Amino acid sequence: MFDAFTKVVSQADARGEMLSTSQIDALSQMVANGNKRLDSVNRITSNGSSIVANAARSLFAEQPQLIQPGGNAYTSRRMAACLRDMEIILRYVTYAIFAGDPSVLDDRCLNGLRETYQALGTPGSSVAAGVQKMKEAALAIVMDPSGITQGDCNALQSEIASYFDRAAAAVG
Ligand code: PEB
Repeated sequence: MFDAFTKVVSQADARGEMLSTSQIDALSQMVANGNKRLDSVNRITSNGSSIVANAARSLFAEQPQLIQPGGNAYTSRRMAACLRDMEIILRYVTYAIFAGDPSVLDDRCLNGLRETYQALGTPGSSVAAGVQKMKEAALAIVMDPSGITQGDCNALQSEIASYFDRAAAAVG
């Protein structure tokens, strides 16, 4: 598990090189914008349960077969497993945003997840659709300009989107 700093250190060490100026500049930029990152994580984290619940509701509205008899989220046990899975994925996405690196998401959540869903008979493409809905909700909350100092959050927005996209691509 890496963060943006240990990732760069590990890459430089693998080559036996000093840190490059561009690596230092990129990390220095990350530190300078650190409050935006922490605010984003804070906003997503504190709205986590509504992000999950709304994404699931919208997924089941679009794919009602999931909650009909025989569907993959039919019975409260499967519904609970589904909501839990979405919450787990959102949690690891927030860790990746916090760390500025996707390795924690890859190593502890996404690695082998496609195969797990295949073995369970759970449709990965539906999970991916749910993840995309969580992405939209999370970004709307992160980019909400109210109650916060205004600034340029475009780079952070695309970075956050990339972690959700990575999760969706891993199972979809
Ligand atoms: C992954 N999900 C399920 C299981 C596992 C995971 C390992 C099997 C064991 C169990 O039921 O608890 N666990 C989960 C995860 C990590 C982990 C992400 C990462 C660290 O440890 N059903 C749907 C939707 C989708 C869904 C499309 C969006 O119709 C999910 C939610 N996951 C779902 C369901 C089950 C499941 C299990 C329904 C139960 C499947 C079953 O038992 O039939």
